[in-house]
Amino acid sequence: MEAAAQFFVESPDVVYGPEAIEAQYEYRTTRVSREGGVLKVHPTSTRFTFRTARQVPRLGVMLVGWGGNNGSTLTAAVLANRLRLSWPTRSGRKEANYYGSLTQAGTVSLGLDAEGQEVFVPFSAVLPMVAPNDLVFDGWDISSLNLAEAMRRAKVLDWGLQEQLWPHMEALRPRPSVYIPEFIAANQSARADNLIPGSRAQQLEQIRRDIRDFRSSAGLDKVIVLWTANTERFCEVIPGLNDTAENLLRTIELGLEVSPSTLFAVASILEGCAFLNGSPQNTLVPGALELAWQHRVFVGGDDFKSGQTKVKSVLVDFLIGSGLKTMSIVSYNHLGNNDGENLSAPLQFRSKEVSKSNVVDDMVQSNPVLYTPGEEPDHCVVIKYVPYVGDSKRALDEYTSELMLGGTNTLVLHNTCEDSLLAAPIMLDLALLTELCQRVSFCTDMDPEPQTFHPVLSLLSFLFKAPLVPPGSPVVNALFRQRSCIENILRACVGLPPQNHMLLEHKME
Ligand code: NAI
Ligand code: DG6
Repeated sequence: MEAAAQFFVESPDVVYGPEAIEAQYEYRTTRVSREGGVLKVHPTSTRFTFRTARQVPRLGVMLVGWGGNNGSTLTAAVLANRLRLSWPTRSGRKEANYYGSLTQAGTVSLGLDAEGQEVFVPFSAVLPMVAPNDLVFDGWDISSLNLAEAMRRAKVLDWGLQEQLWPHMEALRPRPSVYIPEFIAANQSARADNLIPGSRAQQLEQIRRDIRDFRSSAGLDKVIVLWTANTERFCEVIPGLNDTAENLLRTIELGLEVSPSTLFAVASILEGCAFLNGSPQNTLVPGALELAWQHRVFVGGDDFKSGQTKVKSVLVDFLIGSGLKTMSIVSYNHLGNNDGENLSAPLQFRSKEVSKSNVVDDMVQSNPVLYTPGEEPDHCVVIKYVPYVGDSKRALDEYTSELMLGGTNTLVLHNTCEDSLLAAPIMLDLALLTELCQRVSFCTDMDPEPQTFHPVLSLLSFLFKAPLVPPGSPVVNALFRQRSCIENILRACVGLPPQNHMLLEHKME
């Protein structure tokens, strides 16, 4: 495969104009109706015109929790790639790369060549995307350490890499942030030395000023805000407080209860910047979602899907998809980074437990042959804080499934890896895909008025443990269905049919 292969679709349905790629696309699907106990399936077809602006903007990413393990690791990763750094380790010299990023290290098959072999290109080649090395970072943290010190505190990167990055990261300083002690664990209080003073309304204004300041001082076309700060406790959704956009804005004005993450979401939306939530708490309360709808700003969440859950959303799909009846899932992990310490408090653990527990619902509900209505596997999630192991999380999983004729299959998995090195490429993909979606518009033969994707950007589901979706939309957790969704929508934007893996060409005489 040519690493940075360029390609063009030669078709009367696709026009590569100077400003945009325009593709005519036939969306073929089905509608199912129930008539007297019989399911009737009606094939349908809708003609879409997709338009993708080709001009890639200068993109800034503001990280809330910039000085944390994920924030400092992502910043270091982009700098290391931009500077083409390499460094010695005990197992040889390593070079900067973007392994773990769907857009940068994943590929898409374009079809078969003259020899009948598949031709693959990088995901990032399908449509014009911002190059990660061109991203500009800024952000907030309640801890005042500069990014070089934060990288050292995180203990994620090899020393030889840290030393080379130090002079490039020393000048990067998180902006002061909003600290409301009851939302994160009490064990975080010693970190909180970099705070925005004032009322909630004044804090909201300061965040908005920060976004504007970053945009203008760095000469950016666009800014995306990503929450990668500590996991907060869930906030209560209360009618009159945060159930509508109007009530939420009034709550902030009156200084009533609002979480820091929701305050950041509101500020981003009011500034017209997409907001993505990488932690499990319910930041995007109904009032924030309504505000996003009113301002036509993308929001996405919740909780990066990085390791244990990613495996789960493959393995349970495989088990149930193969017709095995999974009856018990036990997921234990221990880690020793600051995230682990914060999650050692019961309310913050509870947020994570909820987000990690609902991740197989769609797979169970997809199979009424195996599961009666309401039946589901036992699902237990345990997280322990063990300081010594630092960012190197150890995850153990046990899956027990029923086989035919009373048999039982128990699978046990053990996984060790640096948590932040899994999360950083996901954060990158979130920013790049969100920005790309901002440049896509479409109309249909039924509705010629151009529109953009729904403000709740469910296309990002692949990257989140508990995907937010528009009201009424099914939640998909199965990983390869989520990946196909991204791949096939990108293909549609260049007029290519969905990837069907049929390879009929090779099944004929
Ligand atoms: P971390 O604890 O190293 O970093 C969080 C940072 O947020 C800290 O520097 C802290 O000072 C800062 N912070 C806390 N409250 C803040 C506020 N109100 N405003 C600004 N900054 C604030 O944690 P890490 O490992 O970077 O993880 C970040 C988040 O991502 C956590 O919520 C974690 O649960 C979530 N996450 C991490 C995954 C991973 O694989 N590393 C995967 C899924 C989610
Ligand atoms: C302990 O589970 C810490 C968490 O922040 C996780 O590391 C993170 O949520 C990733 O979870 P998962 O299940 O995707 O590996």
